[in-house]
Amino acid sequence: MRTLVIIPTYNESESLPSLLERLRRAVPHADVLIADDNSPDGTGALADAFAESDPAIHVLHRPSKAGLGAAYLAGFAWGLEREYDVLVEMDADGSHRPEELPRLLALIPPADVVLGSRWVSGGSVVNWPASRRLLSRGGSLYTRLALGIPTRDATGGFRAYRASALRALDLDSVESNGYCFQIDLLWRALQRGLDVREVPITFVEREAGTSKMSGGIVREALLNVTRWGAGYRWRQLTGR
Ligand SMILES: Nc1nc2c(ncn2[C@@H]2O[C@H](COP(=O)(O)OP(=O)(O)OP(=O)(O)O)[C@@H](O)[C@H]2O)c(=O)[nH]1
Ligand SMILES: [Mg+2]
Repeated sequence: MRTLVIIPTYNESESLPSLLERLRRAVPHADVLIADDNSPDGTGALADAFAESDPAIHVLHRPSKAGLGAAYLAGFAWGLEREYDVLVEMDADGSHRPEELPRLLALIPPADVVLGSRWVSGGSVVNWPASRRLLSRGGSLYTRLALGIPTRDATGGFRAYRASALRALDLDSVESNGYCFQIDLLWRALQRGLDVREVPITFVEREAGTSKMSGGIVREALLNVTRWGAGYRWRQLTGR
């Protein structure tokens, strides 16, 4: 299976070197694509230096900060064009441990989508304040109830997709950007009857750099999930 790990970056120069080193060691057969939004801290140039010395590492330079979702969509298009079989989403900040990636990849096939999950048995979060735990658990619980889906961790960003699954998701119509992007893709996969599985992971809060999490990102997710859930229930009721 030709595998591409896509890492979106915005000001991650402190975290990226050790992540790349761990990733190349943990999954040597996988290629890497860094999707950088012209980070002011020089993450793009740093990524270029890695790419120059390692042919498995590639860099996609984007003109300006346009959100996580847009960076992933560009990365998916890049990987699908080049006929990768499996495309992986992973944060640059070390929260997603490269050493756990083989456990996700081992399930494809038969799975179409594998979610690294903090909120299934065996999963955990290290160094998160209670407020952040509550937000993540609450967000996933609300998503489960609103959409009527079984997934425990709907917002996580450590995932592996089979290329055929991504091609089935109608990515051209995806507009959501923050965490909501993750829920959006999951919801599309479940509605299309794809084989979606959760694997426990240990999520480690970033040690360097700053979070891009914001109130706007939470509001976008809350609004969209409510809209999608209501639309779905309405179609159930009316048969349309
Ligand atoms: N290219 C690009 N990457 C982004 C953007 N926003 C966030 N990222 C990256 O997406 C990943 C997740 O972002 P984080 O800031 O870690 O967000 P988070 O994980 O919700 O928050 P913390 O882990 O608490 O900091 C990181 O690798 C970021 O650099 C963006 O607008 N463009
Ligand atoms: Mg993070």
